[in-house]
Amino acid sequence: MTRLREEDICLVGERLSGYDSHLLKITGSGLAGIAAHSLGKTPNDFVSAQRTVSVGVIPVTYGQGIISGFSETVRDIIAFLGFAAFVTREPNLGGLAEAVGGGAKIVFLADDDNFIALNVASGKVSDNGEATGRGYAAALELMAGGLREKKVLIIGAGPVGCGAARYLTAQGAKVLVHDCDESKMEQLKCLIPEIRTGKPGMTLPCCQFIVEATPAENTVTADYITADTCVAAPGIPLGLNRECRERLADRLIHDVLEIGVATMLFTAL
Ligand code: 2YJ
Repeated sequence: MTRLREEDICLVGERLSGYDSHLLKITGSGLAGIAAHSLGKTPNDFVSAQRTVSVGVIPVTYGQGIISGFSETVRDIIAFLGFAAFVTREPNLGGLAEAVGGGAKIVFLADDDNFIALNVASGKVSDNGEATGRGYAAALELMAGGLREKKVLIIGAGPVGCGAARYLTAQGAKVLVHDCDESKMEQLKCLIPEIRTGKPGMTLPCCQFIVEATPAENTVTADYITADTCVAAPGIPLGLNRECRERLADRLIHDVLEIGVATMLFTAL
């Protein structure tokens, strides 16, 4: 699992408005629209929650410790979506007490292995991996103008790929999953029998729509990208090199936290 670095996230907060406009241009929806779409809703469904729900982000020191700017970036994304949001002064359990005591209905917290949004009133938990996969799949669907009966290749059968596969299958897409670990593909097929799986090492089949959900670089080569290829790439580091990115131009969806955090928030509400 990739650990975010300070340099990955330091500009996210100040670029939120520009990124939102970019998403609007390439998918027809901004961050809120994509997160809402992943739940079969629209941003209007969250307007009353915007007025009433406060969100606490709790720094966590366990394991490899705090990533400078991580909690503040998560807070900025939530605030950009129109919610009151704050980072607690205390980390860990002290931060949890502080957040709930300060009126937070939802708390966000991440250690080295997990990143969750927890609704402390309802007990609902949204996991970053699942929500990120679902949010990117919804963004790809919006970009494509619908994916019913369309073939979608998901590279990576981890939690992000699983979230994407579950969403896309439910939307009627024909989902093909590739992973270098055959046992992960088998596990995913048990969870979602409708998917098809490839064989490790086999050449990726041609597919117009791709979700790149691996933590590896160079999973897709430039000769694979045609004039109509569309890629949603939640994986960090990005599995596409500069040539791939140039070929895709506005047919690539990629960020480090934004779609995942927006989708986690709307899911936990
Ligand atoms: O509070 C902090 O600053 C740190 N404890 C944040 C740690 C962030 N965690 C990660 O980047 C892990 N790789 C987990 C991410 C889960 C993604 N599905």
